[in-house]
Amino acid sequence: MASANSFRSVAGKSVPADHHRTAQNAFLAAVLAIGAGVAGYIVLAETASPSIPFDGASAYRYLKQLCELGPRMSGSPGMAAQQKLLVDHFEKLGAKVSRQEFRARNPLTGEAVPMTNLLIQWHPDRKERVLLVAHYDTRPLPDRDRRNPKGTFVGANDGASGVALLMELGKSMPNLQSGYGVDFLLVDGEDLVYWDNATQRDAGNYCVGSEYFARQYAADPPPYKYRWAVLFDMIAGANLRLPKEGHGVAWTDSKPLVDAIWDTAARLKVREFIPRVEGEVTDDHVMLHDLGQIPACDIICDFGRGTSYPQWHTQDDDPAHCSATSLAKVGWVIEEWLKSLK
Ligand code: 1BN
Ligand code: ZN
Repeated sequence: MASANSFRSVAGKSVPADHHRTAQNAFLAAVLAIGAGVAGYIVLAETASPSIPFDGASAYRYLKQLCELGPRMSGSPGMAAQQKLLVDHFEKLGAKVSRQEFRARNPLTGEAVPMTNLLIQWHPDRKERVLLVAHYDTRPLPDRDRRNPKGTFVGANDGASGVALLMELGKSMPNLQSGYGVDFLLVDGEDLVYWDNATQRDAGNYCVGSEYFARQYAADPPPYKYRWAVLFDMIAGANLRLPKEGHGVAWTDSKPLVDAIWDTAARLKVREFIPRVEGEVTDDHVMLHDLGQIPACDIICDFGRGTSYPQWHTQDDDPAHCSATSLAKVGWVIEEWLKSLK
């Protein structure tokens, strides 16, 4: 996508008059091209590639619907509205939905916050299961936004994207031909954190929902076992890049999972899955692995400044910077990987 920093300044140079006209024409052409690009981009965001058998356009509509609820920080009215929407959605599709409730501390006020993980189960009778995970809370503030770090954060990619993917994937779960059962876990409190300028540190703790879930799973094991856990975080960016995440590759019990998913993507020629490690991130999969002993991986974009998703933790993490095609590609890969499980 074109952004302001793709324009280069020519200030300080003297330019001949006819060169001015050429420059003016070039400028007009650039404006028209950018206009066409923006129009094309908006269409691209709304419609997925028809050759991909996963409905990215529908997933993208879910992403927009979630963002229209406004900020969905843990314990907020937006979070409560989202919970109602999601419980209705997955129950209508035939899933068994349960809530896991606990409390955490609001780092802004110090007050207790009611927290809820949602567990959505397909074929609950199956004893060997796969856990597909996304966080559904949004960060309290867009604290990496240079213009307005105390503004409004709707978390289209960082919050809604994984949830929207699972909302669409749920449609095919009742008919999944597999020995495995599938659970979707929507974790609260992944991002109940803000950047504290006074201390120059993050205030609050990341991943408190997955931590709670993993501790409970280890302390009071259910009558089934999770063979694999796959986390989806920030998978809808318009310029998607998905390098392998470093922890998943380093853990010997989890590397076969990472390889199987990235190999599936290579077979489907989904080139956004990049088969090399570029970094590691302490995300929900670390809790599931280290505390729950579940082999786990993170499908997460390269995020932050100087990367393919510079809108991370800014007000611009909105639907306009997300893409139906990105959702379609990730959904296709994961559906094919699920079908390949023996
Ligand atoms: C992912 C999305 N994360 C937060 N929002 C996890 C994370 C934690 C990323 C610390 C970078 C640093
Ligand atoms: Zn975040």
